[in-house]
Amino acid sequence: MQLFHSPTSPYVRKVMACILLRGLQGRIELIPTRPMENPGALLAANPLGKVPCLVTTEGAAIFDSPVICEYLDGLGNAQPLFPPPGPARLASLTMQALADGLCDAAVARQQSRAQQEEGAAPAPRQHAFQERQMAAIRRGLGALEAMPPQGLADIGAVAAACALGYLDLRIPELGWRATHPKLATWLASVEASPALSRTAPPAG
Ligand SMILES: N[C@@H](CCC(=O)N[C@@H](CS)C(=O)NCC(=O)O)C(=O)O
Repeated sequence: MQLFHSPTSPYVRKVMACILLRGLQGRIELIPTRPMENPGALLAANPLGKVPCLVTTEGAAIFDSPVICEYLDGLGNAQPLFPPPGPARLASLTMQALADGLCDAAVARQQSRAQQEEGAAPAPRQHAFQERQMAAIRRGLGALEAMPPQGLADIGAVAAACALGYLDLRIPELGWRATHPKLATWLASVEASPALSRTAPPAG
């Protein structure tokens, strides 16, 4: 299998963490990819031009990250990261959606800041957009703090860890640990695991 990969993408990190948790690393070839440069191989596999995108040994292209993670959950013999249908599955998928949404807001804010630096759009409009993303991030962190993940045994927890790591990478000034002590304690308890320590993004 081939995985279109970027080391700073939190969605790619989530997929890589699933690969490690499921012991599939020997079966995946990583394709270093800069999605913003529109490489032809990526566009041929994923019309949206985004990473991650997985191409199976049968040649099927799979995206986006939640779908890739669920596909990987059917491979190998490790304990599933996706609970069976029922309340636990809904809770896990909802936490994944919340964590991915934190990443979406942080990515959008990052892109808006880059455009602002290039003078591509009026600063007040960019500021309002960035503040909207920050408000979503603050609310999302509050929701995670109210019901923090436990361990690293389901896709919701994996996604939450990757999202918090992305906030550390892109918005360190947020200082979320000081205001979200349960999340901070939880992340400290799992971040040394190989699935997280080996997938950590390169420093800023
Ligand atoms: N919902 C997607 C989001 C993927 C995504 O936004 N990836 C970013 C990298 S962090 C990307 O490839 N961006 C390229 C673009 O926006 O054109 C997923 O979960 O895989």
